[in-house]
Amino acid sequence: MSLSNTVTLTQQDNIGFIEVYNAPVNALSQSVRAGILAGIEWANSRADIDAIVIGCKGSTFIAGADIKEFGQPPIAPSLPTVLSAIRNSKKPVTAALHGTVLGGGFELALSCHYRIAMIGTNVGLPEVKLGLIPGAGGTQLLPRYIGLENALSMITSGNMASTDTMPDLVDMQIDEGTSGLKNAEKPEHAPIVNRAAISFAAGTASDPFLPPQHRRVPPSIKDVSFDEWRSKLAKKAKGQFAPQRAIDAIEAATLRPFDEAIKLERRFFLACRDSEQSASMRYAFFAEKQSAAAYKPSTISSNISSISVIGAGTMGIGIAIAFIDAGFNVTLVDTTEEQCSLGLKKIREHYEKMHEKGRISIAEKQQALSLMSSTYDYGKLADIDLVVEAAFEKMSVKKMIFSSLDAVCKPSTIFATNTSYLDINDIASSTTRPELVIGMHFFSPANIMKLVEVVKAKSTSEDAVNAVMNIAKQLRKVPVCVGVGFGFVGNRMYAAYGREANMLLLEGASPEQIDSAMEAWGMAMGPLTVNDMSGIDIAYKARREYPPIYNDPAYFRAADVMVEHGRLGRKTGAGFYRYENGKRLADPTTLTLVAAEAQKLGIEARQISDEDIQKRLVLALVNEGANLLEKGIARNVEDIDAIWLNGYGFPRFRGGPMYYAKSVGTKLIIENISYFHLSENKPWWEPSAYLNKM
Ligand code: 3H9
Repeated sequence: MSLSNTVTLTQQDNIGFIEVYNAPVNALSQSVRAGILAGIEWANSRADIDAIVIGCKGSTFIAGADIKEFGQPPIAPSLPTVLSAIRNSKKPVTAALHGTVLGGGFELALSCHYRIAMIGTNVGLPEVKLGLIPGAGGTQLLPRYIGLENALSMITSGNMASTDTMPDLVDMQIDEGTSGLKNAEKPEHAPIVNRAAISFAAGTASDPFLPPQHRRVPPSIKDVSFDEWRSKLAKKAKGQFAPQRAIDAIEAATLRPFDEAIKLERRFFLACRDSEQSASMRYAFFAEKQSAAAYKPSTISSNISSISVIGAGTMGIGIAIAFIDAGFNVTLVDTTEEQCSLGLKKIREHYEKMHEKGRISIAEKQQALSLMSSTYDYGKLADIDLVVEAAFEKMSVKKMIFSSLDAVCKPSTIFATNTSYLDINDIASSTTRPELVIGMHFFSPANIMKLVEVVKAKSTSEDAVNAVMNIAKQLRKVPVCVGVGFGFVGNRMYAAYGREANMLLLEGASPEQIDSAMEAWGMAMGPLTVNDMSGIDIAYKARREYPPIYNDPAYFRAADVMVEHGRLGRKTGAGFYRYENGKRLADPTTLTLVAAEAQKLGIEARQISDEDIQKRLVLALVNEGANLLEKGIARNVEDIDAIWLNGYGFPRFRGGPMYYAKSVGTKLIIENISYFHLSENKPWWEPSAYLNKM
């Protein structure tokens, strides 16, 4: 029987089986909520039904509320109404879980009287990642099953956990013995777990049962220090509203009866849902998916299985690990046998560490190691499908590598360069296959950072772009396609941001003041700390390869002075800061060196407020982003925001620099940028024409 567009009910003997199918992730849109509620009510009204099962078709059980519906007028029934009907059902309800059971989907599972899970099922309450808290009982029910400490950790981080490690949550686990098989060879999980849940429900149909909130004793306030959690989260999730409300809601579980506490949870949820922070984070969720979604599946990418990474430095090793993690065969290439062995040793050590930390099994470690090899002989790369070059950042070096590869690789091999700044059109000209030359700009550490800028050069074919976007998706990255220009999109904007940080130093702000102002605004790390970590000399050298288009004697002079005094950052023990035993310390020498340079340039020191620092740096980003949109180097505002969220630690609760500008109002942004243009008299502060189009 059809209960709604997305939910059906079938009767199997005395069991009512409610099945949801709302591709791709069975999100709880209105028709799903209405269908499930109708199913529960119908089954409760029937004398020939003794128990109910809720299961899903497709690759996963319900992965949460339908995020697209937030921000639109709500349509009944609400999720709390549906879950209250499940908890209060006179017939026991069993959830049949597989895939990723998230958010409202996990709350639905917690509201059932029993749970059956396929081995390897992941559960989680990721609402804080959307600026929300669980709004349908998650903060009340989860602590009753896994304890306060574990529930606080799961809910405030939004991280998933495997039901394999949660025996108190799951009444029965299903293992069809498929663990040795590759994903493509495994049978579909949904029918297996749904069948098992129906048999389980038949076996327990006549047993007495309790509503889930009464199945276990409520958590005790004595078990954790909520204030410690509050101050820990104030640091870790600085500036964020939702994690603190999640703690309040979980605390309520220890202080109030279930029916009262769940009302309080709902109030907190609605306050979060209607906040600007949640609107920004929901925008971010879709912004980072739209970029990859715009590129067609490619026939080339499905034929790519062997990768060669050129350069066994830090970046090359990170890139090699990213590919190995996704199951690709990787040949690491460097100039000597010794360099190659050193590179392989570092990769081996990485997987050994992962195994020691319990993150991968011994079999997974061995599988990863079996995928790596190395050579210093280009002749062995003839059959490689994709080359990713991560060698020294110098045009002559890159051209030499690509022309040598061109002579030996098969005609279909795609050549990707990881260059951060160099002109890929120029690199492509050193080959006979410019249509297959592309940028694949990873961020360090490449196996961890999500962002990959996929750079389309003048002659790169659509096929090659589609292939590389798809390969990056297989690495579980956030790929964003951009055009050629100094620093592409991310680093080009970072240069504008860094340029202002450097000017502020010359005007009298200290590195600590600049960094702490930006961190207080929400950036994961201040710009000068980042510069010290990545090495001040890298952008210094890039500036020499690409001289600035504007003639400004103060341009990046604070950074240049550091390099001229051998202060390259953390790696030399000093940069904008000094480092002792890995600890970052303020360094008066920096102030002296920068003040002397400012004097030479005739720049007077002045008092600068934190607010001025924040405004100037963020507006520099916004104006440069708009310039890139005007030039067509960036495709749309969402792409820029996805880049900044995933590559530069931009605060997700502000959506991204361009979303932030739109939310403040472009009129005000243009006024402020115009003010800098007039008062600073710098050509780069001229408001971008694109700002009026946003
Ligand atoms: C919540 O539940 C609140 C409740 O506590 C209270 C309510 C009262 N809604 O990521 P993928 C789309 S808050 C709508 O590429 P994967 C996604 O946009 C919610 N759409 O696949 C994409 O669309 P397209 C808590 C959604 O296999 C497509 O599905 N839940 C939703 O790499 C495939 O997505 C979450 O936060 C959704 N909830 O990963 C879960 N989820 O093809 C968020 C996905 O048009 N979702 N889509 O680009 C995820 O974490 C991942 O999508 C998931 C699958 C792990 C499920």
